Amino acid sequence: MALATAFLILLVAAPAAVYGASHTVGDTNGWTTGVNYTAWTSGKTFTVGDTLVFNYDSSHKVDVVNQADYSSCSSSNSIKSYDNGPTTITLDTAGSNYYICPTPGHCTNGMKLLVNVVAAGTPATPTTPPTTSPTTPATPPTTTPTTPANNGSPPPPPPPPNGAARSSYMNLVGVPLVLATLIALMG
Ligand SMILES: [Cu+2]
Repeated sequence: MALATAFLILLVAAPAAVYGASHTVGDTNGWTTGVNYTAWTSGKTFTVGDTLVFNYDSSHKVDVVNQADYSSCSSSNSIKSYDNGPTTITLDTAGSNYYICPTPGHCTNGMKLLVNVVAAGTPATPTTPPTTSPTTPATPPTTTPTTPANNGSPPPPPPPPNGAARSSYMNLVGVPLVLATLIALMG
């Protein structure tokens, strides 16, 4: 069971890892001053499991900061700090992620990046509710048909119908045959 479960988890989790996109910050400009990173993020979708690749030289760093420090270009409370690029950061949580360069003057010159990350499991969430919904409606219908079926059972005695059907068949075929024979004899 444990193995099977693990395998299922792998099957479900693998796509996110396999298809996680790699985003090179600033494209060919890399992580430097004079680049509009708001424009760079525009139109891009960042999903949990994607990676950001910061390409920069020793005059820059990458600090992960909170929203307030992003706004004020403060690196004194940095959550994480990277130097010695290139640096690859995996986006492992949905929500807003803030990055700045702590080198004096660089953040205020535009070296600040806000990335809004969306959950990768979005499709999986809707899948669960639908499964539950169909189950609920399915139960009542099953019960309802059963009741009418019982009511209908007495009159039609399905088993006899087979015999009856044969009788009908005989009537349908036999009567005309008899009539035809009679007509032929009379004719
Ligand atoms: Cu810098």
